[in-house]
Amino acid sequence: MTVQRTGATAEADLRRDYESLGERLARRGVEIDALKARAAAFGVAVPSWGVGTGGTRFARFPGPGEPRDVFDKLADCAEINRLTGATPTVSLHIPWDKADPAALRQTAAALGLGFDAINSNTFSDAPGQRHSYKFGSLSHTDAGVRAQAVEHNLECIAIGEAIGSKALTVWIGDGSNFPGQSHFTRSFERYLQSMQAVYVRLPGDWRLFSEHKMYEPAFYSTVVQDWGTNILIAQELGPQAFCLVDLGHHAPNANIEMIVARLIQFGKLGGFHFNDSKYGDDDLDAGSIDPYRLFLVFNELVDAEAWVEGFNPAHMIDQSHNVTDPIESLMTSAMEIERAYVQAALVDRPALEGYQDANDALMANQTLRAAFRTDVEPILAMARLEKGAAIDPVAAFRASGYRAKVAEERPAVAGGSSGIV
Ligand SMILES: [Mn+2]
Repeated sequence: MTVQRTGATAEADLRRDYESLGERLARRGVEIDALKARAAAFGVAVPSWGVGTGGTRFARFPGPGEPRDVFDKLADCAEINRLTGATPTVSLHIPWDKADPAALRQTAAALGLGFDAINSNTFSDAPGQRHSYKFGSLSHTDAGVRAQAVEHNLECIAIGEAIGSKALTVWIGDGSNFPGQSHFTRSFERYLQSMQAVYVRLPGDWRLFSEHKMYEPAFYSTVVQDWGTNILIAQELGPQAFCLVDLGHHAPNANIEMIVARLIQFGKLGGFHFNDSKYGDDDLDAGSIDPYRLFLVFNELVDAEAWVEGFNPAHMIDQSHNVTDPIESLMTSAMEIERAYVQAALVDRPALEGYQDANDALMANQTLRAAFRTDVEPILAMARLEKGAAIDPVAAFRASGYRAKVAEERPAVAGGSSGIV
């Protein structure tokens, strides 16, 4: 049992820790207040579906106070942002979050939230829709199914415009389970034609994100399976099309940070879906399995900030919370993502470049590890404190009684929607 430090004691402890870290960083030529300002400015979007308990193919075990609709989801997202100060935007998913756009916009504004990329869904059938996506959507062999999928994406753009989104994320489940089932070239050609029909209707200040995934739900081939196919899509469609990288959508041991670097180099990195995995697309909490990989991804992003004009990747959490309180998981994940960002900002880049040019492999690696080893928690906590968020968000959440309160207000509903892409 640890002693819970709260209030004035916690703040006094934090100020001492911050001062001490500031002294140590100053010896390395690093100004701690500048890092704190970067931490304070950092934000990652919360997916609306993440605040409901997730599940697996086998079962879902709902927790108390599950959100009943998009407005409950927004309330939970606001709680996450209130305590972390790091999640100012929400990413909606259509049709799960369909509601009056004016009401969505007003509710979000009242809660201090904005809207990030809007996500379409053509990987499952919505009640009452004319055609089924069982055998695909944007790449389907039937032109009627493809037209329906295109129309859905156009509807998502219209909803997004009404609520202030500036990007559409398209992930499809299209693929095949059997060798021979699909013609690789023809299905991809159909996909490109459908995406072109969406792309030409994109508002001028919007971005279109395509998200690749190696497998699942299709287990033999998927139409948008890897970053190679993804960059082809973005290059074929045009300057408003970008690649979205979900950390769980690669083969085991893939060098994701290098994929990130390549996409940046050719101006096609759109953003991320953050999560973590041990075996496949596990959708575990960001930074819970391999925080070093998360840091290495941010190392590329921070490097790019220095030389890519207008560099502005969209960051979103995309996880499934099966055994934790989703609000607690999303808060800790947002903080882990921000931690990796601040650690990456600590990398001594001139020194690193010197070691790279001199082929000093050991010192180059040590330069990265010196940043990764630095405990930047006082920087993150001070940034939170100064913006009125919590020094320790999870402790504050548990002390707030929020979960018990919403559990009373929100009777359990059968089969509440939750999903993960
Ligand atoms: Mn994703």
